[in-house]
Amino acid sequence: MEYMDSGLRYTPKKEAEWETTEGFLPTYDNKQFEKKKGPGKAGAVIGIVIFAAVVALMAGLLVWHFHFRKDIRVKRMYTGSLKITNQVFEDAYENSSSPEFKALAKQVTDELKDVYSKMPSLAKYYVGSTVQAFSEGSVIAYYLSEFNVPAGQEAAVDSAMTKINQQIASSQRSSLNKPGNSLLLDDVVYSAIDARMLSTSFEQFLKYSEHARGNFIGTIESPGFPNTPYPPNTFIQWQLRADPGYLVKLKFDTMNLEENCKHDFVKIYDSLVTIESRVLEELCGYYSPSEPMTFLSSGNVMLVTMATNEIHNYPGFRAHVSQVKRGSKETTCGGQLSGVKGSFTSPNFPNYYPPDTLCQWTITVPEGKVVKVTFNTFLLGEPGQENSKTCKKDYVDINGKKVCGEQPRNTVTQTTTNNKMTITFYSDKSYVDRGFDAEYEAIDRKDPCPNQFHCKNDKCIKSELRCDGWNDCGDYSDETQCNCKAEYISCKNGLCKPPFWKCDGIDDCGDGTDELNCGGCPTGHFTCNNKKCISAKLHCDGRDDCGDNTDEVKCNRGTGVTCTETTYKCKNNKCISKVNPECDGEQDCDDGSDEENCDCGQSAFKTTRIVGGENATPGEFPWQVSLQVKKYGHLCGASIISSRWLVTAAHCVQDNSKDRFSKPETWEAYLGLHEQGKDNGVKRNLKQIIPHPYYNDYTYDNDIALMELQSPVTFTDYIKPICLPSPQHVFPAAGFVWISGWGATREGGLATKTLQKAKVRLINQDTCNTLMKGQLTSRMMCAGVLEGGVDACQGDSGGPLSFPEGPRMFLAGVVSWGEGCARRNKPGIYSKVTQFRAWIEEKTGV
Ligand code: 4AZ
Repeated sequence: MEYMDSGLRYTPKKEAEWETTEGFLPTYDNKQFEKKKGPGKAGAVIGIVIFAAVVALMAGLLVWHFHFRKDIRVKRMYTGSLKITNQVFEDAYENSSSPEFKALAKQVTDELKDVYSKMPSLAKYYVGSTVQAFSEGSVIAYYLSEFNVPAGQEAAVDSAMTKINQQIASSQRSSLNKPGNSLLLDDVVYSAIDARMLSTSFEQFLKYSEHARGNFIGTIESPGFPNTPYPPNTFIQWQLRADPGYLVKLKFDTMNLEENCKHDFVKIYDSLVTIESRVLEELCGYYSPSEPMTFLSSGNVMLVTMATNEIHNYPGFRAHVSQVKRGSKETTCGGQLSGVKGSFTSPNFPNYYPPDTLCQWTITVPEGKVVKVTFNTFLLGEPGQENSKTCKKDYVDINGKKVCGEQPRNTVTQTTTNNKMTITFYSDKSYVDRGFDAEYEAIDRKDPCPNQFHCKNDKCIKSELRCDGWNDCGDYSDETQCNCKAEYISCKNGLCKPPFWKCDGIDDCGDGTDELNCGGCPTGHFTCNNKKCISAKLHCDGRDDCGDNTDEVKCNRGTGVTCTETTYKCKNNKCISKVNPECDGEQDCDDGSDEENCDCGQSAFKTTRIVGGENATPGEFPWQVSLQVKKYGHLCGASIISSRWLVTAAHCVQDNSKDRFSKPETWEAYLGLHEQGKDNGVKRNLKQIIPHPYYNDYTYDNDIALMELQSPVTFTDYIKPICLPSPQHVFPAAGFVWISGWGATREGGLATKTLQKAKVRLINQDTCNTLMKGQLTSRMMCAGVLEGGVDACQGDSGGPLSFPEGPRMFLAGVVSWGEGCARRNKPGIYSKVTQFRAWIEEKTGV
């Protein structure tokens, strides 16, 4: 790697100086001039003197404001690139000290001066420009232009800069007539610099360059990586180049920065300077090394910048730089597709597609059939475009219908009326994403869903699912225009809902119809004076959730309230009334015990979006354990609660005629495991197993057990404990929870190799008891997706039901039983951990 000591040498104004541009006149107190009784003549004289002084001061300030303030100037930096169409790139242009570089740079700065001089709103403030680099195509020049702008005029200068391209276009016409070797300029882009890059606290500016040639793979990394944290208050740039005709490929194998992007960040540009309209991605936080991120440029250059401040410095990043030929498979897309089915993806999928890409697929299926396309993954996100309906940035056009942003799996689907379909993929010049993978099939035009219901979004569902109260299509088209069955709830908005959802405290209709006229609210809920039911969690949370404020009266917020079943007991035995105070980042107990032992329930990595399947990412559930028996392999799950103790299900450790599952020597616990059969976990034998003394193997009541490891485990990014909830912890019905495990992916199916995860909802206890025909005890809780299709299954038993709360997860339940797996109206049943909290502490000390 080549080190260049130049760096960005601009010295931005100190923040304090910028702020002076926003000066305001001081306010004064009118009461000072109110007439008061008593002080007499002397008082009057003093009053007049003070009055005169105040008037003089104000006059002075006004003069300063209108006269001198105008002279406060602000340094304004623009970064830009332009294309020189009448020059050919030479290798010497890569070296900023070569005479060729200097000569061309002089021509560019002269040309820029000329352009700015023709715009009066710019000319008077222009200070100068410096060329930072050149790249191929014909020749692209990257530069910084500096202006000294009167305070308050910044916006006017910004707007004049945006007109520069037209100005250059017109000056081209005149330069045609100019003698000598004038440059022909084209494709001019400008932007003000990201304000964070102008921080005055940078103490160090570093600049590196890397040229990937042939098959050589270079490496760039943050200073000190991996042995020491990156340096504070540093701004670093890596200018990356590939040979002409090649693109730059940048592959991060580690990205471990502070979570807060305001403090430390890495920004990648499809340029050699920091032009905001050429940003490919901004990164901060810790990404799982098992999901590498690869970026491609549109030309043969790329820029990586890194900015750090003095707070929290982390190991940093490492990335590999190589080149790929323009037009090679990973950089291109589109073409002719035919046959009865097939698939296609965005370029570089499942990695980031390149910017500035346009490609088209034409799908032709046999005559007489029509084409149906379904996108499995659809990730075309851009900051600020989350809810864009117009799709002005990156998009996929399916037979004339544009789709953009981030869409849930398998929800983008379309069917043609003939045997041809055209799909266009477009990525603009800024921000890239992981893209899409899609499948197409030939289907019968007259009967696109044989013996099934055809949803509006082209999904096919079983006919009996129509008007049954569940959104099976995903777009509610199977639940509209329904005549509800007699026993069903007829929601005002036209939907039908099953009767057991009436008055369960959850707005299932979406318009509240099913929660009207309910009288008292179910357990876990607070009844407002206006009859509304709200989650008990919202009671006394400082917000008016009822709408009539009744949930915020009679709230004893202090410590030392009378201890009851619903109060939280601090270590010093004092009680507090706050709901779920443990590990919420606020000290609520006088002794701080509610914030003790809170290093739990957090994945080390930034949650990245899963591409494909419902595989968990390695390290996403670091408390997940695989319990194995040598002759069978994986049998049950468990959760780490400390370096020595695991929680599992009692039914996993019951002896039968063949196996002594209650004996510690029968088991091996694998911690930090992701894929079964791979050498990626830490193995521990067991010292003891403590099943719950009241476990009932007929009803599955008290289905919980503890396991002590023979030797403690060291926590890593992949091995961490989950937080245990206090006995009073409230897990509100309808809240989202994660289930995870290597269990069967369908009833009667086989265990999986890779750890799976699924998002389900907690289900109201009374509703669940109705569904489970009264088999529930107060030591059980339910979670699932009542439409069916998502559930824990055989082999998941003993594993965690992880409830996310703020940045961490709490162990809400232990996978216990269910009627089959993923059946409609048959949720999974879990042991309720809050009920066993005291027992866990008694046995383990945790
Ligand atoms: C089991 O056999 C099992 N659907 C676990 C969970 C569920 C069913 C069976 C819940 O381990």
